[in-house]
Amino acid sequence: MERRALTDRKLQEINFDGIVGPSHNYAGLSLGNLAATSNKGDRSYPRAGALQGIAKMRANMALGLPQGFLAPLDRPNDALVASLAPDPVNDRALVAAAWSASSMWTANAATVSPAPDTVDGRCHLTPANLVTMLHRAQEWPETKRQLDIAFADAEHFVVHDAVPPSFGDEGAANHMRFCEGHNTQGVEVFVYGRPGGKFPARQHEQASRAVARLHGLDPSACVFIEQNPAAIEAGAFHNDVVSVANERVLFTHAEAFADQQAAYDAIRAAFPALEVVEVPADAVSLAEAIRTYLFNAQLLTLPTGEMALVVPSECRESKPVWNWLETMQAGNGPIRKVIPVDVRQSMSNGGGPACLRLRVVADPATVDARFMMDVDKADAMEAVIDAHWPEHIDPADVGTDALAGKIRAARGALLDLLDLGELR
Ligand code: SUG
Repeated sequence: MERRALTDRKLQEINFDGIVGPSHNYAGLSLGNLAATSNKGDRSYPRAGALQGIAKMRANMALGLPQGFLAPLDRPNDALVASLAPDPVNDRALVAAAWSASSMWTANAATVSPAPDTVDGRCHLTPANLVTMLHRAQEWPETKRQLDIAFADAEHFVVHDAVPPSFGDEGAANHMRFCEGHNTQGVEVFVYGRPGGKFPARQHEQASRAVARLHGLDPSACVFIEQNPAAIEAGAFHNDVVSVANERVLFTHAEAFADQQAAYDAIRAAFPALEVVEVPADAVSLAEAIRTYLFNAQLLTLPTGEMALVVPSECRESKPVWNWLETMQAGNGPIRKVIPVDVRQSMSNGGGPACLRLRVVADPATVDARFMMDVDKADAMEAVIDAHWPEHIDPADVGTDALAGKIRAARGALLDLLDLGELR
């Protein structure tokens, strides 16, 4: 396969965060996601959640990093309600599915292969079909509409349709990329689960392989790895709950993969420069890693070239996790900074800092500017959120006409601000 010899200096990693939508609520819809199921029935705070998300984006921009976003989807989804005809009293989970704000977790929006990795030299994006969970399976056609607009420049991007069911695909949450720099050719690692355990294995190996083929990746630069069934049983419903990669570095729990050493060997065979930062189980148990979301962190290359780890503030409050992070920083490893952020509203549904973002390597100038963030836009978005996002939602509010009207008006106000009326 012919490779592109030149690297494009304008290509940068851009994080596209999902805006926490006005219908954000705790309905306990995701079996195997322990935070979501244990917080079922709690009162949610959509306004606070959305402001936490904007604050995270602001903090990353202040580090000198380019930032984008995706808008919330149209909820409640009347077409889904019409197709299921749920009983409003007895079918609460079906009603709640149509109201879910789950598109905020854009790590599940798509899988992205940057231009240096693909045969045609364009950045390929495949929306994730998310077929395992009803409330998430409705997302992709609407997500694709946004990707089609944001990445409309056909010289630089290709947006595919989702891979067909029944092969479950959960997008970038089960995908890692290793490279010397974001703008050089990388090795893409796909992590899948095998069904048969206590909880669903959401990522099917065949979906991962289809995405790799669709994106025109060099087979010798692709690695397929099985997730540790014990990690799925412990609540790691996506691989990004137990490991994260950036450039040469794999930051991982020691029990993330079915065969940990074989996983490292396979990645190293394709990418010899691999540096593994492994957290042993006797320092941080799988359960504590999943509770604190230590690995659901944004591992970022700062403009200085140093790497920083943006972790949920829950990590700061865990003795074993914080001890481990302090020891790591005092040592000589590649991750030089740890930055805690408060994304508690999302965390309570099983979504940490890394769930809230989709990484796209691109020249920001080739992305539709309406999806790019800056400080002024963040100010204006905060004002809309303050004025329109519900302060709180109780489970009994979900399904009511009063709340539906409020949610639609809130999203409409944001789309107007962003000049994205075509998404209405
Ligand atoms: O799919 N939670 C999401 C969390 C997704 C996290 N993403 C990553 N790990 N990348 C999920 O389980 C909870 C919604 C509810 O139960 O109402 C939810 O969908």
